[in-house]
Amino acid sequence: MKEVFEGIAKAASRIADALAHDDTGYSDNKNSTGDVQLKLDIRSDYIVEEELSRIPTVHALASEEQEQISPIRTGGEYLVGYDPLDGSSLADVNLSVGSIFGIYENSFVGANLAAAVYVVYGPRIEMVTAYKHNVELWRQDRSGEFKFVQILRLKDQGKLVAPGGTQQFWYPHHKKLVDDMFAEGYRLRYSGGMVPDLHQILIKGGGLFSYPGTTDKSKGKIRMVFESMPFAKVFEMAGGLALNDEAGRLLDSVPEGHHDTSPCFFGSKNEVLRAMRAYGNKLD
Ligand code: AFP
Repeated sequence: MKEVFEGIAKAASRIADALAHDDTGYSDNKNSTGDVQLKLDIRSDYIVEEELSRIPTVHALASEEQEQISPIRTGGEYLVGYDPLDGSSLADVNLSVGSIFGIYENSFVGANLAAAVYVVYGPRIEMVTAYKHNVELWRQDRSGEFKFVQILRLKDQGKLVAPGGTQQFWYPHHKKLVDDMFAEGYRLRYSGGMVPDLHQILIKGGGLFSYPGTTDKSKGKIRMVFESMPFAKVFEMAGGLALNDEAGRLLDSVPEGHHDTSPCFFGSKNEVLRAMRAYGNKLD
């Protein structure tokens, strides 16, 4: 696993350089979801594939930017599902963006997630790893090396709410949940990039990030293999919860295809359980 993390760190440094200097405009290509790709999406995808395909333990790669899974070698124990530049539509306005990696064994299902990593490209370049027993924060130093900073743990209750999805299409029970939380003093923190938004909740100790099913998209927008399952690993290991709208663990998800999406709720225990009650789920 160490060499996979090192490959991710190398890719992250190159993506950070591209973000700092390359064109933020659109290309002529569309990805598998039909989104027009930014030149930065294509460049970041190329960088991750180049770096991770060199790692002898990597068997195959699945990118959010590519329709098909790329077989890398016959040996190798890991399948890496990744979103090379999540929130890339925020690059032109110079907001933080990120990369997300799920490192799976055997198949892209939540139960087979051996580790998860994400990188935040903000004023500082930070990497969070969830592996074995700990969620760890690493920060790039002046020499470009990632140095360990601290172990991350969520509190049981936080103060922030990051409510995703277009409000026009929210179900009434979802709108009531969010309205009630704001009426009680929770503060809105939503940039449109799930990496910095979830990172903020994790670093500041807690809160709720939701991307629900909506009247126009019943399974939401967030892709399980590249986005929600890796973050579920991070949030559960940090002492929080990561559930779908039926109170099922996102880490128990078995996606129908590797681009499959699902509603998702991440955060500290109290807020995620509260969201489940608002959705009418019976909790033990
Ligand atoms: P992009 O990578 O297309 O910018 O999407 C980012 C994202 O998948 C996730 O990072 C955000 O939380 C979510 O979409 C934002 O979606 P809305 O614009 O619908 O709030």
